[in-house]
Amino acid sequence: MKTILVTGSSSGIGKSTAIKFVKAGWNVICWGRRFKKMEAWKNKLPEIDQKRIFLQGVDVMSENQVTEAIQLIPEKFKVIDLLVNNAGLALGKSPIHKGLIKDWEQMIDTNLKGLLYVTKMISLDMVDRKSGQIINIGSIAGKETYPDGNVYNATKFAVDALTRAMRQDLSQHQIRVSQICPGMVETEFSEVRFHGDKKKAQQVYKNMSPLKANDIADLIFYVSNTPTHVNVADVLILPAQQASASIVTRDSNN
Ligand code: NDP
Ligand code: 8X3
Repeated sequence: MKTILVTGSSSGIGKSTAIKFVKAGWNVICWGRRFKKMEAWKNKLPEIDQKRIFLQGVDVMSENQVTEAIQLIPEKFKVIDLLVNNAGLALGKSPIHKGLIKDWEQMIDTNLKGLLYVTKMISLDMVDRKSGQIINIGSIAGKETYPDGNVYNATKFAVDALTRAMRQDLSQHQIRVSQICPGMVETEFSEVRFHGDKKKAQQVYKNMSPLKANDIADLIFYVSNTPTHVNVADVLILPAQQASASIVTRDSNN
């Protein structure tokens, strides 16, 4: 039986991914700061699935919490075959001279430093075992910048660079490293970005059909289930109505 660790699984892409994999018979370790949110969706699953889920309240910004959490993983879940570095967020959308330094620091600490802490500690064991797979959740924001995206763009460009660098370091140890880069996905992402402003968040997806978290979970599942001689290195996945980071066709435009 295989084991996956998904960071950021209290909502959105991480939650859908955790559920997809547990339904496919995997053991699933879920990390997120909001333990109760993870508990709530876990409790709705059949008991047979619940037994294969291990929840941990972990803030990936804290190197100590990441280290301690790994030490507390029970024997049954200890061999991690797949790490999905999904925890991440955008905070704010404003020109560089109006950005909030606190928001910048949290994005850098989560999307970049958090991903690094988790990757270092999990990949150590994968290197010893000479097997494993790491899928980083990048973004179209890591492929092209857009006005007011600045620091979020920078963190996702960093994920893009790290994915390539990690592949160069780890492929010799039979570890596959890939990146999935979504465009607009309707999750809690925009609500978080706009500091809880639901109305502003709804505007992002107005008159268009965004991707759903399940679309990304399906892709993660596909990438992780290719034969071991295959590495799907980098995938950009967009809603049909999104042509680039800044070009979206709204229904009312037609
Ligand atoms: P959500 O806001 O729904 O989910 C984000 C998840 O990340 C939550 O489970 C949150 O859990 C977790 N998270 C945030 N900060 C931390 C932290 N410090 N430690 C641990 N977990 C953390 O958004 P999405 O599902 O959309 O986002 C998932 C990933 O997808 C992110 O990396 C995002 O950048 C990326 N992405 C999203 C797109 C979109 O349009 N939605 C498009 C492209 C990429 P908690 O708050 O409980 O800690
Ligand atoms: C999330 C997608 O376009 O809002 O990474 O930056 S976008």
